[in-house]
Amino acid sequence: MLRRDFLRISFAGVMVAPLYACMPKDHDHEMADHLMEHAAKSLKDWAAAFPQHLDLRPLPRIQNQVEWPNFQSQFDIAPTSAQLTYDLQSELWLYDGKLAPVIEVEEGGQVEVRVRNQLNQPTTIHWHGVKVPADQDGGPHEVIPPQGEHLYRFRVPEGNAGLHWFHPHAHGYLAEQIARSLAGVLWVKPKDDPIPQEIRSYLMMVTDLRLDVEGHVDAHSHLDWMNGREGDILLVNGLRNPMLEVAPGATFRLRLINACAGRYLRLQLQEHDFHLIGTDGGYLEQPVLMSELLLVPGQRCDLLVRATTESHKNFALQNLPYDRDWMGEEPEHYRRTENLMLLRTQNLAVEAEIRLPEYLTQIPEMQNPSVYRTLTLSEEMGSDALLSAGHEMADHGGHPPLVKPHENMRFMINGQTYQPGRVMFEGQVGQVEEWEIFNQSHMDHPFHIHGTQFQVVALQEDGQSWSAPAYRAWQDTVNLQPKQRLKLRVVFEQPGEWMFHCHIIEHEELGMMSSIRVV
Ligand SMILES: [Cu+2]
Repeated sequence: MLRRDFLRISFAGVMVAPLYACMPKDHDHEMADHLMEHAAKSLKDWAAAFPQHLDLRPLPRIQNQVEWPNFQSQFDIAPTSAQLTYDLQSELWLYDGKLAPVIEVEEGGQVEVRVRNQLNQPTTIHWHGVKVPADQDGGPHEVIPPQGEHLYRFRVPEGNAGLHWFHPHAHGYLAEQIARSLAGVLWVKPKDDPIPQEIRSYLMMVTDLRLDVEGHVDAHSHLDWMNGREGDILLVNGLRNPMLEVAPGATFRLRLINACAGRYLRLQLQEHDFHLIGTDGGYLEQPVLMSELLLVPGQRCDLLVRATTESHKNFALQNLPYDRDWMGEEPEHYRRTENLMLLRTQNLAVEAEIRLPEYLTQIPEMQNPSVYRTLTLSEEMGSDALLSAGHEMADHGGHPPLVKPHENMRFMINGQTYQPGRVMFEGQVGQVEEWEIFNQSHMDHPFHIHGTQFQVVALQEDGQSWSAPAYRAWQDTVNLQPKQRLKLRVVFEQPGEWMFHCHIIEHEELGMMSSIRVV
């Protein structure tokens, strides 16, 4: 059977979305078949049931019903039966029935999306990284009730091009919705791209998944709530360790989104350095040569790679272990190097090196601030938090835990957990603000601000002196290690209430979130 026939047949069924394993039986990747045969269905071995080294496929698009550079569509937010592997179907919650679907628009373009909530709980769509008006931001104040409809309508301002994304933000429901894979990509393309068109871009949405014995998305455990959930099944565009073939010497871009709830990605490309050319908010001023990069939940990166000129050469994009100070028993993958994607050079002529412009864009230095704020991230564990986690680990028989996680763990900003309707700061449109953030807790936290892009201007490791960051960049999410301090400068360009929070989804749910009212 031809690959395209298989796809056509699979997609004909409306009830089943074959998101992951669109793999024809006669696929030539022997490794995949080998792994399928040995797939075991114990709790720990679901990851092994996923075939590896399938071709990296492009992310599915949400169909645009108007002319470029605008975007208009409508879709459901709904439980969808997804074909995870050949013989495993599982219910995920998806936008438009697709895993990680893409909305594509040009900077300056209008986005108009009408959605219907088919979940049995409230949800929202938050446009992460986009400078939308506050009433279109999809924060926790304006939820879409079950069976409700909502129209999101905004113009992406010029200068806001980048690989942004969208995900739910209804407080109290978010952790489950993210664990069930509800997320999409908002790809805002620049009007004038400094990178030559012949350089191919590969969008890579990284998610993780954990299934129970029966293959359903597993419920949250105490350890998930404490640490931020990590699924053992690490996926790129819905595939486990897919394969990307490139010509020898090819220059290409890998554009990644870390859409995991709690998993940190410490990226390395075997036997290759790469250039970082863009971050959350778009291009850097100049490419920065790197051998590894930490991509924390919520962040995006734009990597430029030149493949080896040798043909038939394999090299993996790897996720190296990163210790973010896990509490309690570590997941099995926690200290392992995992392959995210296998790259292979084809048996073709060597491609000539493509020269890049020396400067990609200009990132203006932010002016001196007129407002200074301090924020302290902290946590509080009831003495029974770890004990009850231990109880749960020992007794996995489906009994409800003795203590609900919300009752003994608190994650805070300036000593407060999130309270709907309470704002922490008052600010003004257009003012340069400097926020000094201190991570007083013992674990890492990725800090995210809505509706804007900021610049980190100074960093301080535990007890050391302040230093400037290595390069200037627009970011909407930044990591803070334990006892680290940093200063960022930010301008809110639009009035309204803007959220800021830890992007480890479970920490956000347990209180590490607040807001600023900008007038
Ligand atoms: Cu956190």
